[in-house]
Amino acid sequence: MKQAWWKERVFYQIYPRSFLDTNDDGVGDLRGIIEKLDYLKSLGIGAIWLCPVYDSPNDDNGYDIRDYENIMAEFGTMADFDALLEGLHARDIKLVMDLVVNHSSDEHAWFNESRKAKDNPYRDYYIWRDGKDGNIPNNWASFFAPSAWKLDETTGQYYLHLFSEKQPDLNWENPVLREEVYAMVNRWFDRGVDGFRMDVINCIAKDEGLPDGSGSPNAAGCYAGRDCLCLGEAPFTSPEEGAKMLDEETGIFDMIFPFDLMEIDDGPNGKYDPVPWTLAKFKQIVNRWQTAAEHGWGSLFWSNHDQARAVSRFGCTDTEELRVRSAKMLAAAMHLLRGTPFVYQGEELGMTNTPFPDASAIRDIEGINALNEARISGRYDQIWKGILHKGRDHARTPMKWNASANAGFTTGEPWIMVNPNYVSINAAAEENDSDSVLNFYRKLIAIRNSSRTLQYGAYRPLCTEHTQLFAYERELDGETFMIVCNMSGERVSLPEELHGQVVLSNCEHTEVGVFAPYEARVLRKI
Ligand code: TEU
Ligand code: CA
Repeated sequence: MKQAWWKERVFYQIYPRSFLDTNDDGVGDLRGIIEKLDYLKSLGIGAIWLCPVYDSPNDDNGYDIRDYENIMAEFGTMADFDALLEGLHARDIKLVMDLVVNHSSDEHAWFNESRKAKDNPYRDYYIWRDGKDGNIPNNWASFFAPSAWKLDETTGQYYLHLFSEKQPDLNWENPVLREEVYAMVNRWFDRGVDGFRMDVINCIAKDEGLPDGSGSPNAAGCYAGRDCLCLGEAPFTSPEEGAKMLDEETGIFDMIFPFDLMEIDDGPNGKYDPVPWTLAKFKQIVNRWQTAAEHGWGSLFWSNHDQARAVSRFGCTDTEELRVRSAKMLAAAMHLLRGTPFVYQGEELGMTNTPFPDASAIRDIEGINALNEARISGRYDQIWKGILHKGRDHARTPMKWNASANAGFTTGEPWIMVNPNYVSINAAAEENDSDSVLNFYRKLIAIRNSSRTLQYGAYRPLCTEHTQLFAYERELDGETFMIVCNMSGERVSLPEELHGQVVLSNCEHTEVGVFAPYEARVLRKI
């Protein structure tokens, strides 16, 4: 197995809008991240994935980019960006940016030109089609709207938008567009960034009814010769397809973010129709992806800026004790699998879902559009329940730094509500508590950082049929760790073969041979 910096380091994902505000406008900013560099370092993380900070009108919070080579004014300046990069590198933390090139903003200069006339030189940067019989060109749905097509009056043609109307899809069949993107990416590399997380990158090639291009579009084409991470966000990807993308010899990505785990509780009507997840399905997903990444590398995560809070969704928040214990258990279960762990901001505090009082508290375009449609279709109550369970805004309420007003996130009016439980759940309180979720994350990350076996060792599932325990081992050169997690709220007796020397546990008092609800142990085989 080839060694690489991105295999050995734990990542931390930052959603800048919600991290820390330093100029009282209620919006997080780059200076806010700079202020917390020592906090980040103290976690033991070795890399940051920074959600988009480019100039954007914020229809989808920066995932609609107006200018790929400028910083969003609300977040700061290019000088702030350079200072952030320098501060990270000075602490030996890598910076991976978010690259959104499936689409741009409709306010991007390319689109302003493109929509002017059918013979505009930029027309072909986007995907334009005539309507069919006075209607939309085909039945493609958008993630954020019923149709992926929008009629543009100027030329009477429709443009494709897989996401919102303000996110027109770029045409990757156009070689000129590709070269522009490659050159832009290279300018960021020259600036010093260490890689990209490429947004919905497997959607850039459109099939069905669209013209043949020369070769298959490949946004990884600009990495040649750089020791930079190419990480693709890959919805709709099966483990078999994933294995091909990840193959260390022939694949195009170093890592991908697949969606199976994030969709584990989708019901018949999708994400806002949640059903209970099961341990059997969880094990199947983990095993399939650990196998798919055998000749490459996996990504390990419970949540991100598009998902509900991990402990509310996969752990137990019935009591404060169980919230803390299950948040730690989830961390141990995920971090020691084979692959690179990603911590989403606030996860290290065991942050929970936010009790949004009503639709006026929702800021996410996906949620707002879903509610608007639901008003028409009569499914409002169902969709609202779904949003309370799985809406993207749960991840986006502000980071909770301390017990002062607005959790110390801002002294202004926060752009989105703060979770009221900040009074007890916050970084300052957890800093001073040796049994906090925060301090457990530090121990866990330190263990992984210092063990080649936990970084590179082979994965083997244990107790595969067990209905409460999730367990696996990692082995390298004769050293073996066993990770055993009780994913249920019941006491479980420990099978004989899982006994070993305790390296880390999430319970103060461990009983030999018995696991408390949500207990986790990392064991060294003796
Ligand atoms: O997300 C792509 C994606 O497929 C979904 O997770 C999407 O967020 C939605 O929840 C599906 O129901 C990426 C970004 O992570 C997301 O924040 C952006 O909104 C989206 O692309 C468009 O750029
Ligand atoms: Ca600010």
